[in-house]
Amino acid sequence: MSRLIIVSNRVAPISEGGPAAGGLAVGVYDALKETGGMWFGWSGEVLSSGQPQIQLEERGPVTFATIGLLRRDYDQYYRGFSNATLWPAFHYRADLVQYDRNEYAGYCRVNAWLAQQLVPLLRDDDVIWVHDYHLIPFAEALRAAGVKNRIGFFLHIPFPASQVLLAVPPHRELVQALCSFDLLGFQTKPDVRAFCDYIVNEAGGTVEKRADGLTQIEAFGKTLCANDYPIGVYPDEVAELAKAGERDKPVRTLKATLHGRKVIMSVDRLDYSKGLVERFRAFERLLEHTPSQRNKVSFVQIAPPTRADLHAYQDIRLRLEAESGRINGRFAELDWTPIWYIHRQYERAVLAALFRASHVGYVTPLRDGMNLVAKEYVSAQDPENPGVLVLSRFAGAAQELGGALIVNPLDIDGMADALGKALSMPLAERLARYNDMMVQLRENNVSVWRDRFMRDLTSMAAQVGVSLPASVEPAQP
Ligand code: GDG
Repeated sequence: MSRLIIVSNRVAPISEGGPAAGGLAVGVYDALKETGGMWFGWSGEVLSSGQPQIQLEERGPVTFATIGLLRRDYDQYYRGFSNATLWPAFHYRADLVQYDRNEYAGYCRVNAWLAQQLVPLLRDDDVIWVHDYHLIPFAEALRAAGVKNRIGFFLHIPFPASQVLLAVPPHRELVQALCSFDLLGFQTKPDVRAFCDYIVNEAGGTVEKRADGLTQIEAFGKTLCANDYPIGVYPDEVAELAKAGERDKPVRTLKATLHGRKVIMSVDRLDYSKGLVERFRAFERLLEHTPSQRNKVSFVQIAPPTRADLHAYQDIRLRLEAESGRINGRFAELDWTPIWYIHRQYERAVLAALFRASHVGYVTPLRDGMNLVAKEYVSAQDPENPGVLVLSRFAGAAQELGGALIVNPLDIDGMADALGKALSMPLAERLARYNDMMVQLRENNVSVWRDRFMRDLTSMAAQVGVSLPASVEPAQP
């Protein structure tokens, strides 16, 4: 049987149940530990000098192959082009895009170098599955090194509309590089449509729906396929974890401190794409317009630090500290703190139990590829007495979770109304919404996500390297 080789920027230091703040790490590891295989990528170490060496470590059926990055590579490839150029652009924040030609060169160089490190570890029948925006040129680099294996790519974040992607100067090279993969997976149908729009209108390629449901793309002299594969969770596992954690100390402490008040709960990496400032303001608006909610509800925001060496992340941290201080100063009483803003990580089981103990899951990113927290929140609920999910329409998860109260995260009054509605929703309606969402979550769990992608990658008929007729040669920039 073919081995599955997962390639992602970061191979998470996963200890079962321990903190792993990041959707890719959670989803990918859940998928890989069932099939077995290898996970290749950066170890998280940054070396000031020397020659990084691959470390191999077996854990159960999974081999972890990790390598450090030199400081310059970290700065250009990870901190620079990946997180200061691609991340904001792909989250529709063209205003935050910083572009430096040297960083882009570093990004391409590191992709080529990582591909060269992987080549000696590969077998002929391995199937390679590359993840996320850090590794867009990876297939091109593997092909240049003579690798003939099937190579798929999954983008965990949104694929932006063409007019936004054009803000990234090497947009054309990036899309051309994506066309070296055999199969491109996106979180949602709108992401696939955005990619196809670029192919047709900017790259002069063609797209065609095939009988098997895949979209076949011809561009830059390549033939490949694309489709949407919304990532899932294991809802019953999350539910078990949540139930088991009910008697753990953090949950007991929360309940004791609340004295019967309701809880609105949010968990996000501290990232400007997650809409935290707008979310805080909507909670403030609820308290402002509905005095009866004062001293009756607290909002707990857990926001572990991430990419703290980037200016935009330091900025969002300062803004949130200011907002939570201001709102608490305005409404707090001696026995009640409206917002608990917690800038640290918790164990997975603790988070699940906190989700279960809360009355509203408040998940309102400005843009999000999927958002696993939304799915985990629903999964963690007590089936007899579930809480309500308030969800941004701009999270990929909103395409599936119609049982949530769907909001526009820029509409502060609309979000405040949704919070009010969620806090007073009768049990019958909560049950109906919860049951509806659980059907969807069980039907599309992480194994279904992985199996659909792998089935398409291994069975699709697309050929790599097929030349296009002159009539569909890509337009010149
Ligand atoms: C990217 C895309 C897409 C968070 N804090 C802690 C913690 N977490 C866990 C959550 C969840 C994961 O991290 C976060 O996943 P999200 O999906 O919400 O967001 P991103 O990190 O931005 O993930 C996203 C995802 O990839 C998967 O494709 O959905 O759109 O941006 O699982 O529970 N886990 C622990 N402690 C924490 O403090 N243990």
